[in-house]
Amino acid sequence: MTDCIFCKIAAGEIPSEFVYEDDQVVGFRDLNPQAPTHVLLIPRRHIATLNELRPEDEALVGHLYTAAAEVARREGLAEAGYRTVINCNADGGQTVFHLHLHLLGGRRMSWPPG
Ligand code: DGP
Repeated sequence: MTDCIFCKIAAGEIPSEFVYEDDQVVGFRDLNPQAPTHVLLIPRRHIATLNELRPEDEALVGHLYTAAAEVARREGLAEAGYRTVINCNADGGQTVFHLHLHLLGGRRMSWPPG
């Protein structure tokens, strides 16, 4: 999508350092980190929200989580733990409408979330 900031990041049109990259998914650090490690994993293909997922996207979403676990290992978070979050629409706190998985770690998370 031409006016989507995350599409532009995935396409390399906005220079960004990828902490993870493959043919389906890229990962980069959040502009406004909420934890010592805060990485966003996104599909290269534009999907606006979780609501737009189709059955044929199931492997892609599974792959997003596999990529998150790989980044968590690389960042040294796996043993201590970390949190993954996908926000959906206004009540979920979504502000960028290109599906993204937050990987947060490096501090103890609280529950319930705010
Ligand atoms: P959400 O609220 O779940 O839609 O999360 C969007 C996140 O994206 C938010 O934590 C800030 C981050 N973000 C927004 N614009 C940019 C950007 O241009 N670059 C990077 N690296 N992160 C961004």
